[in-house]
Amino acid sequence: MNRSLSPSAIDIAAPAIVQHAGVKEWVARIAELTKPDRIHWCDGSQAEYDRLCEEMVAAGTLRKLNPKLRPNSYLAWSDPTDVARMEDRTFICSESKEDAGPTNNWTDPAEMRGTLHTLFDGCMRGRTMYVVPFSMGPLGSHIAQIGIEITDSPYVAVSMKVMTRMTSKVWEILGKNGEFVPCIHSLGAPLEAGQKDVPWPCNKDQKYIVHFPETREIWSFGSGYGGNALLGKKCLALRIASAMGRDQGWLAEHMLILGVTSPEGKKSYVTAAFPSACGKTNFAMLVPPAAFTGWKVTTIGDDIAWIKPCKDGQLYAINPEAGFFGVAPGTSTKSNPNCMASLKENVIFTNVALTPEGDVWWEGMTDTPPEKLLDWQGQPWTPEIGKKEGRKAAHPNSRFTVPASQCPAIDPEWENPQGVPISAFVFGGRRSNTMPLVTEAFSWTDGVYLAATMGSETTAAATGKVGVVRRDPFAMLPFCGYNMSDYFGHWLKLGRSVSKRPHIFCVNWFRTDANGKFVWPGFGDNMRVLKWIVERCEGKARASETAIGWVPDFADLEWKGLEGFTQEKFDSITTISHDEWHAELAAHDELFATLKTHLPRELSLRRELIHLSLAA
Ligand code: SAT
Ligand code: MN
Repeated sequence: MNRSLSPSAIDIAAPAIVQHAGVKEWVARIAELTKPDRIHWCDGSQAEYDRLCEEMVAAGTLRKLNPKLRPNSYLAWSDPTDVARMEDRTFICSESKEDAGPTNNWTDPAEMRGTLHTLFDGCMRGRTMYVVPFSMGPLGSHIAQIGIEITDSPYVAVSMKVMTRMTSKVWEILGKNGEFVPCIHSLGAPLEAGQKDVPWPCNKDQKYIVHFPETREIWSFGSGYGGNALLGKKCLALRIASAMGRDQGWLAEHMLILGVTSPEGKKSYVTAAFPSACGKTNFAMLVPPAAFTGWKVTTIGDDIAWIKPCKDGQLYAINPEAGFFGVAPGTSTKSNPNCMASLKENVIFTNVALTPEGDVWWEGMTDTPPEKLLDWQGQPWTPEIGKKEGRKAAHPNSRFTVPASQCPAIDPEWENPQGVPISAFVFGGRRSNTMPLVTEAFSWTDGVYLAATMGSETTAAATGKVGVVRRDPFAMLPFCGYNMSDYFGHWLKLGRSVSKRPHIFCVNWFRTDANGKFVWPGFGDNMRVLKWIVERCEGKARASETAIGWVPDFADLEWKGLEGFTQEKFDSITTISHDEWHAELAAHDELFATLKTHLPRELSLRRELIHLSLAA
């Protein structure tokens, strides 16, 4: 191929269905800058998906799994340096530094534009530029948003088909001048003439995930993995959308959404926020214990919720996504049977291990690992090697990408463009001590305090140290596209604007005993807590008052089917230790000291009140 072709020599002509002059002009401008060999306007069809997957199999990016064991499914192994979100390479470039706030990396937008211009100049050479039209949220929903991602990664293009509503219908909704969020992504790995491609191209030296909240733009360079590259997810649906929500009076949250139906047929909807890789997918697909006859849990979303106040005074939520990008390790027919059933076919797996039969495996999928595997780097792996070298077969942040519609527990309302009315907000972190199993905030403001001061032990979902407690307000620390204190203020204001406020709860499934073992069985047994939560919202369940909120006594939870769980065990995960809570309040003080400039006064006052109640 002739590399001296000027970009104007490539065919940038849009299909006739694209009537939006702004889109065409933007695509032409980005093509001129990035200089791809060709442009493909995606239509989101199954035929296009199949063709791109076949091309990636031929290129070595994907491996087709055994169609008898896992029909229409693929496995990708990434570059070992490109395995998770990179928070230190994520930037919020608002005009003023203060608007990004102390918890975000900020760079002056003009300076960042200069950097990006240099990085993106010629970065798609030798590659195809895919133009991906997508809707976050049901097509045409008043809560939905349109995005267009330009990417030079076919893996990203096919993943976007699973994770979003990627379809030519988006062009019809956009018409001649509709609004869209421009998302530009490049692997940052141009191919020179004659250069052989690698299975997982990326840029080992330079990575940038950049957001311009005022102009609602996203630019991502150098990584092909997950939230770094599938720009509809964390970048649009959380960072950009949170800024939209601030300006327009709604919320973009890192929350699952589930439906709970009681034996009497009463249905409530609950959202829950946990940091990445803390079990949101498992909670969203919870199967109640056998003893909970007549109780049913249905799934609406597992990662993100967009929530809007409605005229009836309630908050309504939609799941802006169309698929699950979930953590594989730990997922099994025991821990999450609905998820395992969702993964039967049409899945893209990334960084899990390959069995000799051509199927996948990861730690925790079965009690005994297969005798022999290829690990996520394609290296031979046996249980002995695993034990001896401590090497995992699947990367701890390995993932599956699967259409949400394949979940057997999917809620019939999951695509309702109006959303579903929310009864409870649940917040939770991974804490081996301090935080009790469940607490209900006394009020909206107290709930905002609990969520704002949430801490969690870090996981493999982001690069960096694993297992250290860090404050992760609302599980939004890496995802809030503006000043975190303003975000607290936005929550307080929104609560005042609705008449039927959801109740706010805090949970912790992760308290450990003296041997470091989890005390609470978790998974399906979380239903015991969920039942108490929905019954509290209905004014039915009872609770006791503590310094931090309402908590159930042992007798207030349903124990049928878990008779071995004694009052003593219950006490060990529900006690509010004064020593631990004084240390906890000191950590809150540290957080508030960082956030002090815009911190709502209500929160500092609440902190004082907890301090006084603890002393009492
Ligand atoms: O950001 S990702 O989508 O890659 C995963 C996560 O952190 O939840
Ligand atoms: Mn997440």
